[in-house]
Amino acid sequence: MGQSLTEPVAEAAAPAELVLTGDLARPARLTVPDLLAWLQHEARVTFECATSGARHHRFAGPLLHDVLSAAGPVFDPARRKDRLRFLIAVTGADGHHALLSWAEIDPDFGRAPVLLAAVMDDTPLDRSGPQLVLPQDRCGARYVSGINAIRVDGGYGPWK
Ligand SMILES: Nc1nc2c(c(=O)[nH]1)N[C@H]1C(S)=C(S)[C@@H](COP(=O)(O)O)O[C@H]1N2
Ligand SMILES: [Mo]
Repeated sequence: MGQSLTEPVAEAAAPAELVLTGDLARPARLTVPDLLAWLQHEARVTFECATSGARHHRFAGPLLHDVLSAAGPVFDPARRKDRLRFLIAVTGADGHHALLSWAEIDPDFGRAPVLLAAVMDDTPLDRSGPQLVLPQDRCGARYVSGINAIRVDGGYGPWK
């Protein structure tokens, strides 16, 4: 017998969750709907993939810097030098992984307008999870999709 039309369809899959961990005063778990509540920035980007050539996408979401700053990285915000030893490790659910330095996205240093995108080409990324968007990258490899963890780590140096 076929499935009854009156039965509810399978429950919608839970939205993907992203954990913010590491040297943070306020570690957090965030979903794509959570990210949509932040001030949204839009980026139209072109990047090159080594295997599939030029790609074009339109992304929207908060600045990575805004989201991570709210999680309270344990540096002294008034001391610029204190931020220079922090790294940001971004991991996708498939294990794809990229490192950024804090200074790269810091408005006092590299000022890269990196997004934690919640929407790609008008489609919310609820199921797969957010995507890292680096409008200044020529290559697509750091556009980590399906992000499930971001670790902020201030343990880098000085080495003795
Ligand atoms: N999670 C995850 N994100 C990833 C990758 C991957 O293997 N896993 N590949 C990267 C590479 S090499 C490229 S070029 C872009 C491709 O993005 P697109 O196929 O959505 O245009 O995704 C990037 N993000
Ligand atoms: Mo790629």
